[in-house]
Amino acid sequence: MSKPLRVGMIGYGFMGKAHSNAYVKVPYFYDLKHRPVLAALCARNKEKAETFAKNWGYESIETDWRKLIERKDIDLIDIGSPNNTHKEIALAAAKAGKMIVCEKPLAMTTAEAEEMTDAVEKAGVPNMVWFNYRRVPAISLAHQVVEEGRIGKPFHYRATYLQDWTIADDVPQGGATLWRLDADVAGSGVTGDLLAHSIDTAMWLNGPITDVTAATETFVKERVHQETGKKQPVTIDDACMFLAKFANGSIGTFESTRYARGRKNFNTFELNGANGSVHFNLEDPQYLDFFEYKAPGAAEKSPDHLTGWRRIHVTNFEHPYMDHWWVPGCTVGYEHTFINALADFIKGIETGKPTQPDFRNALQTQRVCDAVLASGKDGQWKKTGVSL
Ligand code: SOE
Repeated sequence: MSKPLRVGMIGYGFMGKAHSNAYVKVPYFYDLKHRPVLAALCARNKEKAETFAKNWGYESIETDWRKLIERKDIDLIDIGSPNNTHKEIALAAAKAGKMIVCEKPLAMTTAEAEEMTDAVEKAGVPNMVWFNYRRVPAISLAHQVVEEGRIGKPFHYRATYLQDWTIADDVPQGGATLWRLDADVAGSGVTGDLLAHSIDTAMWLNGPITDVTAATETFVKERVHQETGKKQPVTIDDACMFLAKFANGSIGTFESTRYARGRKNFNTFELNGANGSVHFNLEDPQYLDFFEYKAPGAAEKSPDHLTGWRRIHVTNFEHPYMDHWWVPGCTVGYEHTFINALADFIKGIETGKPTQPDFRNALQTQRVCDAVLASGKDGQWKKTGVSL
């Protein structure tokens, strides 16, 4: 008999859907002792909350997150609301002894993320941040390849995260659907929204980023705010590029924008080491590209005339997560990253071995984001203060 894990989901936007889908599907694909129950959906707009709750099968709704947290029948609070709400909700949920899973970025600033991390650790509640891309099987395979020492000493890390949905200057800012363009709600622009993913992946694969120097740009200086109806200054970073130094001696470049015409969710990375390289592109998510110059233990003669890049179709049972899905050759996609992440989180509760990234780990990504934004302002190299 599985134990119910009663979920209080806050938010019904893009992430509300992605997370709800994970709660519904995880028991069908993973053999776990806990079974998520969609106990309550919480959002300020009652009508929309009711519609969403009915559609996904939530038992009840709340329009005030404080009431949700007070409820004794809720085990897990899922923070899927905009970034400026994360801290207050997390602090209250930790105090109430709830497990917490929080959408990325963890917070608006490092100071907030530190407070949140202290709160969950003091309360001793299981916690996770939804950096879902770690659970793309091909990215997990890249991690495995690096851990196995197959690329050797790393020299270069190269990441891009490109989109194109804010190019038109009549796209408004703010409000329920476009809060990502409003710095008061989002904290920052592409740095917190997109580069946070790239930084999380980079530090997972290649260790701490210690120093950064950045350039940021805001291309459209004013946009109509959906809530006030007035043209207001845009204060988010529309684009951000930064150079990074890693603790292991390698160096990296990171580029992100929402103005790369034709690029929809172009999240890529390449890591080059002495013995090999890995390359990934989220717009082609089934594949990991791997170059092996000299396999561990190979004869001194390698490379030979057949040395070259391999394109690995990451759909075999021996690949990360793929033994939970279809038969080899059949692909998985975006939604599965959330299901895989949730399964890891639940396994963490069951084994007492917390899954990553938890709040403390995501705090390190927040530190890099803050250092990048600070450098974007004065053009100086910044220490990130990351400790992993
Ligand atoms: C932004 O457009 C966004 O939705 C991010 O907020 C998500 O984290 C990313 O995975 C997809 O793009």
